Amino acid sequence: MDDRKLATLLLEHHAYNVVGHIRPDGDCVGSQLAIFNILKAKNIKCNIIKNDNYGSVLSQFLNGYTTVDDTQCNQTLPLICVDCSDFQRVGMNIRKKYNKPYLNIDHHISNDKFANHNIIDSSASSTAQVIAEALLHENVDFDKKTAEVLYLGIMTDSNRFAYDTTTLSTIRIVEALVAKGIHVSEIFQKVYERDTLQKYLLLERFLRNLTVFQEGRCCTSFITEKDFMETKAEPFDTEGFVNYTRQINGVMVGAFLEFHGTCVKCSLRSKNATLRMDLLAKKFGGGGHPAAAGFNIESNDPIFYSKFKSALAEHVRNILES
Ligand SMILES: [Mn+2]
Repeated sequence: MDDRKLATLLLEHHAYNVVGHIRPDGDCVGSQLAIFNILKAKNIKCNIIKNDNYGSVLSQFLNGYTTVDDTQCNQTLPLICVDCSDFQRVGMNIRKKYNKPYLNIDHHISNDKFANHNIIDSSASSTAQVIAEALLHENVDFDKKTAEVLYLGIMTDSNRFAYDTTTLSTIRIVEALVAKGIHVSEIFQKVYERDTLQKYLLLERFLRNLTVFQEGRCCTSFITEKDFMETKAEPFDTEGFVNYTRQINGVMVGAFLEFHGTCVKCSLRSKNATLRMDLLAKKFGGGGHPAAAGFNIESNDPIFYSKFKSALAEHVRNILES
């Protein structure tokens, strides 16, 4: 945690840019919108920086908000980063414009405190929880609209309150958000109950590629750029696919890889935190949480997938033997 309070830090300047990570998720967008709303209530200008496509699910939550493209943003304004474990996560265009962000609000254990001010709580389920906790703690009033986007972040990052990261604090914060008048089922349906046929066609290919190895402890699957093209699915459609790799009985760690040309995106999940998915991700230049981590890497190695599977098996073997 920073020695200074969120409310104090937000009152320091008269205008800000707020950005999340590329390949945005519910927590990143929810946190960005929450910061925007809090500042707006204080008559402080805030630009929501768009550094990637939001996809159709998250776009619903951006309705009524104006975003500024990362190539167009005014780099003289202080930058607030949300849900980014390191500064690389904001994408190339923002990195080129800023040496050091003003404020970094996050919940990743691997966060390297890259900003002038850093509000980080690795015990929180989500960045949205870090923000909500600060608002409640510092007695900053916020409206229903803000409560909704904070709930979006908490719900999605905790995997619908299923992960260990869902603590008594999480539940107490949710209580405060519900007290603001939010409708949890409405938000749930907006995120989880608008699947497309395209998504299921992609899921079919993903399920076909599932493989279990290392005496049933590891499970992986992948999809390729060709799968996306042929099914006409969109990037956000893979949200939650990785959970299938971990859900199989007996499996301890699961991984899901997406191959887009030479770019490999990998999500890692384990059934318990001792399996340190964050450390495995770090070996490939990524990071995250002990039970949920990931990495993005450039590789044109035709056998990257089989090499990765060996690394995963070895990582699990080493941890179990130690
Ligand atoms: Mn998050």
